[in-house]
Amino acid sequence: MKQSSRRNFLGQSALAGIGTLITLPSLGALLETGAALTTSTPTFFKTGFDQQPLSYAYAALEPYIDTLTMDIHYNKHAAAYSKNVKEAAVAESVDTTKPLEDVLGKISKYSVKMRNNAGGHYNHELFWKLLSADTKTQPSAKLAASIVASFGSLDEFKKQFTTAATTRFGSGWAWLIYNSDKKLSIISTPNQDNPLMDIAEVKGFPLIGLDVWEHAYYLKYQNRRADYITNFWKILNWNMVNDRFNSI
Ligand code: MN3
Repeated sequence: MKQSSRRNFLGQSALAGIGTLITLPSLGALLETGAALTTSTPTFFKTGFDQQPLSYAYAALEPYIDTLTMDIHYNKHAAAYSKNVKEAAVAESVDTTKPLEDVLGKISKYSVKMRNNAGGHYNHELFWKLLSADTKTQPSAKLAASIVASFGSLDEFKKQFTTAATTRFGSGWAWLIYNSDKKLSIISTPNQDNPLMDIAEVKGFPLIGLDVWEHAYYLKYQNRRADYITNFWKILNWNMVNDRFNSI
């Protein structure tokens, strides 16, 4: 077994361990009772505090995301969020054997350092999984139907998501979420906030998240954030989006 495969295996085993400790009611049941949506993240997608190995090479997403950006983004920016959230967890007595989602759901009770880095770590762990060198993935029939019902068409959805991502002022993220009204919504959040946080204006389970911090695209695209977003659609791993949608 290659080292990276072994690390990945161990990482998944650790998360599987988390899964055995937590029994969660279904999202539907939680929504019916008005319970916090943030506790309803399906167990399969629970996130740990350690950075997981990338499942592809830094060059895999060329020419849409360049090798150097992937290397720096993963090994410097994202790695720092993981390191810092673990530091904050020690300082604030957070049990890191439990999922990060537990912290995000009550992030208002923690420090700014926790908010920035718990968000940053979660968002990037999700983001890497949402990218793929396979440019042929598609929304499932079920997800496509829901997108059409919510936005009119897949093209209109992409247009609205692109607008949210393009117009997010400064640094932040654009999201497709399954919200507390059991509908799909497009939102954006500042900095490293995300829709699982109790302080989010609109809360929900993230299906798609797009990093629009300049560090995600500046080396290749400079000021052309719109071109980065256009290319994001080519490498979006719809299989992962479908899996997340099917899990709720
Ligand atoms: Mn980033």
